[in-house]
Amino acid sequence: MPQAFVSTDRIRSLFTEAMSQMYRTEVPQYGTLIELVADVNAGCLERDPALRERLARAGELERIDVERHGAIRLGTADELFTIRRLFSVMGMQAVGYYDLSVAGVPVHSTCFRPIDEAALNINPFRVFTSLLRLELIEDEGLRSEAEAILAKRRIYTPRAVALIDRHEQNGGLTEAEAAEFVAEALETFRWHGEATVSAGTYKRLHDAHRLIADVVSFKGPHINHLTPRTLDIDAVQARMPERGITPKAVIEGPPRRHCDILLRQTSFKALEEAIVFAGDAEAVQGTHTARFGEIEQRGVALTAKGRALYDRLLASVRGEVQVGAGGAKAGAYDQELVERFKALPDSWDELRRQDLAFFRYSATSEGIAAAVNGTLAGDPEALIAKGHLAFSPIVYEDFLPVSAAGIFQSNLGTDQQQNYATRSNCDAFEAALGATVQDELALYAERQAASLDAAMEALGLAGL
Ligand code: OOG
Ligand code: NI
Repeated sequence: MPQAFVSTDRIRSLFTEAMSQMYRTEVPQYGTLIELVADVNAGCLERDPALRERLARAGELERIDVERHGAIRLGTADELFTIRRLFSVMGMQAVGYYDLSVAGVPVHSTCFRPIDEAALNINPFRVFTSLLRLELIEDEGLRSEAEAILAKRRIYTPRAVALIDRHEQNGGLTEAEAAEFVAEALETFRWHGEATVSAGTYKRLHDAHRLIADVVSFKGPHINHLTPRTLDIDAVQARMPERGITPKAVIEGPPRRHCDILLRQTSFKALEEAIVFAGDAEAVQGTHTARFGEIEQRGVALTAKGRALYDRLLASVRGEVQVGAGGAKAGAYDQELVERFKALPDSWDELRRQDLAFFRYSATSEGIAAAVNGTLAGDPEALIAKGHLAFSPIVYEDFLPVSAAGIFQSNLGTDQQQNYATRSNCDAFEAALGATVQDELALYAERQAASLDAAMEALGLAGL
């Protein structure tokens, strides 16, 4: 009898758990952050029984503190090609293209994540995955040296690759294979304290850009942070110092609002860690700064129109107040953010009416009863007004390039905000990936439309 395959959702959950355990052991300060987040979340739930009730009904209470995302930085097209296949085993696909060169970081990126609603509800874990753009290194000698170093490394274990092949050929993995796959895949994300390059090479790479040293000097693309969800990001940011954690200067993204939009995130500064350089002579000690912890709070996904407004407001704040190295002007930045974002409506109904955000529609029991009596209005607005059709925000599952750049910058040693001209190259990224990246706005629009169709169907109004 053929053996049953486990779901890709289960493999993703096993992987998330294994990665979390590994990272807590590797980066003890991350464990401290997790404890703080758990404390703050528990406090929020105690103060707000309605929130507790809502999360309990959505089945989210037990996994409130579970990690929501992580990030890696890859060195070559081949590495990106294989990571797409690896994440596919866990039901994660490439969504969105992020050009970080606009912010002075020589990478472009995508987000690997589950797509459909059921999978997102089970475990929305995503990995922000960047590919180094060596063509942005100006020094030709250094560029070819970096290329040669990267060409020699193998970041996937042979067994991980064999299991990816098996998944592709058979259409799934058995429970035993899945357990083995998770253990093998984890090896790619592990930290290696021994650099593969000499102290001299490391310094030259580092002088070109700190990020280049991080990607090129090691055996693999160590996971550089994990990010749990918090119910009150401002409280966690404010309380980090109590636990000896240094937060970045400002929370990235929109300000605190009644109706949360998109994504707010902040991180603690990357730690300086001891490493050993390669070389024939005695081991040479050094330090490397790359790994940190982050927290996130997500809100509703915005439509193209809503997003354009968000981008415009954020740009106007950043044009007005630039946070300097060391966090100067952080307070003024936060204030300006709150002020200017008053231009974006802060009620679910206004966001919906003005087509600024995506919503999930459902038929209410009153609506279904009215349908039986034949007393239903015909159009969605009238149905909503009567309480026959309900709507709730669709959560934003992706990232924000300006915010991501801020997280990168802060963890490359400075809080200084930089804004450069764009040099994006999505075609090259997709060629390396071996697939096209999906359009996140189209995915949200599809989910909204499907929910409205299903609701109208339930009310017996399909086709109207
Ligand atoms: C990724 C930074 C971006 C986020 O949450 O926006 C990111 C990195 O530092 O490699 O994770
Ligand atoms: Ni992150």
